[in-house]
Amino acid sequence: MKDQKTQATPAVRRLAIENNIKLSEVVGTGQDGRILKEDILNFLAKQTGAILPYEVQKTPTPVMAKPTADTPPKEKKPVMAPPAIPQLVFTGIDRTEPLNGFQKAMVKTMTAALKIPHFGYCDEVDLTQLVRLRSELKGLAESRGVKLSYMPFFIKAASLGLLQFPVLNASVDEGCQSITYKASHNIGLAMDTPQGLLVPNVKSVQSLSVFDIAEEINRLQALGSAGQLGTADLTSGTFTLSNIGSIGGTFAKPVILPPEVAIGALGKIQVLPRFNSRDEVVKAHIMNVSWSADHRVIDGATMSRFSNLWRSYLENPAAMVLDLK
Ligand code: CAO
Repeated sequence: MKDQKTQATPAVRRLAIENNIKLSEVVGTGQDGRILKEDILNFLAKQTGAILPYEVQKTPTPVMAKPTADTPPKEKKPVMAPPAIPQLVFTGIDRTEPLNGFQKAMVKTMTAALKIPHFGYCDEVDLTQLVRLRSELKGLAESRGVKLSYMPFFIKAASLGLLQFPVLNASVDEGCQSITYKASHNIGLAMDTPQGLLVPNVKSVQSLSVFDIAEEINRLQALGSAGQLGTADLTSGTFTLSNIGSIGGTFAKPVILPPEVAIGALGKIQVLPRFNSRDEVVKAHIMNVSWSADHRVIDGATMSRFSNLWRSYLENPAAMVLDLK
C-alpha cells in the first residue's frame, strides 16, 4: 500500500523490483521526496557493499546473502563472489555497442548456415568403458606432457566413421551443383575462447593416433586461450564436433559450418541407471549426441548409420585399436 503512494517513475520502480527492493524502505532525495535511480543504487550499494553499474570488481568482496520471506536469516555468512566472474548490478539503462570482428564473422557464417536445410538426428552413447579407459590412460599421457580428455576419442571415432561415410566429410558448392569428397579429415572443434566461439581444426585425423590428436588439441587450446589462433588452424575444416558438455547441458542443436555438411554436438556425460544384457540395473556413463546434416546431400539413413558406427567405437573403445592405421 505504502509503495503505491511513493513517488517514483516506472523505470525506477522496475529497477527496484529487479533488485528485490521495497520502495517504502528507500529515502527519496528528489523533489517532494521523489525516489530517484541514484537512491535505489545507493540503497543497493549500502546493502551489498556493491559496485558501480557494469564495473568489474577487482577483488572479490564478501556479499551478505539477503534474507527473504522464505529463508529467514539464521547466521550471516559472507558469500564470496567467484573471482573470475564480474559482479554486475542492474542499471536500468540500455546499452548499445558495435559488434566486434569475431561477432561479425559469426553473423556472416551463421546467416549462410541457415540457408542450409538442416536434418537433425540424436542418440545416446554409453561411455562407461571409455570413461574407464581414459582414466587408465590419463596419467600416462600426462607423464608425456599431454592432457587427455574425451575429445581425442570422439574425434578419432568420427574419423574412423568418415572412412566409411565419406559423404559426411564433403562440401557442396554455393549453387549446390557439385559435391567434393575431401581427402583429409580435418576435424574442427568448437572452442569457447576469450574472443568468443572459434572453430580450429585438427588436420589429417585419419593418420593421427588418439595421443597425437590430444597433443594437437592441447596446442590449439593454448593458442585459443591466448587469443593467438591463426588462419592455418581456423581454415580448411571438413567436419565439426562441438563439445558443449564440457561446460554443461544435456542436449544441443548444432548449426552446420558451411561449406561443411555435418556437425555433431555432445552433451555432458551423466551417471545414469541403465539395463545391462542380463536385465540388471547398472551405473552407466551416458552422453547425448545431436547431429545436424545438410539434407540436400545427406539423408537420415546415412546419418543414422554413421552415428551407429561412431557410437560403437566409443562404446567399445578396444574396437578402435583394430581399425587404427
Ligand atoms: N561431459 C563431461 N565432462 C567432460 C565432457 C563432457 N561432454 N567433455 C569434457 N569433459 C571434461 C574433460 O574430460 C575435462 O575433465 P578432466 O579435467 O577430468 O580431464 C574437463 O571436462 C575439461 O575439459 P576441456 O574443456 O579442457 O577439454 P576438452 O578436450 O574436453 O574440450 C574444448 C576442449 C575446446 C572442446 C572445450 O574446452 C570447449 O571450448 N568447449 C565448448 C565448446 C562450445 O562452446 N560449443 C558450443 C558451440 S556453438 O556456440
